[in-house]
Amino acid sequence: MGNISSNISAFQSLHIVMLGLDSAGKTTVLYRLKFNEFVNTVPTIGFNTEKIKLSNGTAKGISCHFWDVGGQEKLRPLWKSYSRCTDGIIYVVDSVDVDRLEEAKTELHKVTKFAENQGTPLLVIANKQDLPKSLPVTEIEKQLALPELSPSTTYHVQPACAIIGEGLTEGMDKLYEMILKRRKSLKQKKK
Ligand code: G3D
Ligand code: MG
Repeated sequence: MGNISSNISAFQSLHIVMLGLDSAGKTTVLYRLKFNEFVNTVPTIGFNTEKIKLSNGTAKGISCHFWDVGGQEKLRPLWKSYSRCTDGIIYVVDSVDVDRLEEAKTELHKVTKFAENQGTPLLVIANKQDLPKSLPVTEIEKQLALPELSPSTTYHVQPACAIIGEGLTEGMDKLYEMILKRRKSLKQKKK
């Protein structure tokens, strides 16, 4: 089979870490992907982990092992070990929490600079787009200074509403596409 999905075996799980400041919506994204419905969350102390077979989009059928790590300041030191050598990083941002975008930017740039994360594809979820004062993705991209990330970090910014699941399929498809591209280029470099 010549399509791109044939590069990842049905028995192989992608390892994906979900980061972002507390209350950005990480756990809501996780359970939306798992159950395809809204699950009321409580603040994450430590982490949540779920194995999920994606059920929509071009990545349908792909198994992912997600790690959703708490975003409170005291838990952020954990981000380094949870993000190490993953296939992809999802960074969830609250699109209305303008006051904390600078903090979100600093933490994101820190994570992508770890040696073990060089080149790991990044999906930024600009969450809570249902709220009236949400910033558009172009503004989120600018405020997070994404063009200043290392050129080896490929990224995509996806507008989303985790409560109803809008944008999540598109976002996961993009992440999957970036992961496949990276695998291909790493393979070619080895040859
Ligand atoms: P976290 O895991 O990043 O800390 P949570 O964040 O998933 O626990 O979500 C924090 C709060 O944001 C929750 O509300 C949740 O319902 C809400 N939320 C998540 N995604 C969205 C969204 O897309 N739109 C809106 N409007 N709210 C969202 P509570 O009230 O439980 O704190
Ligand atoms: Mg949480």
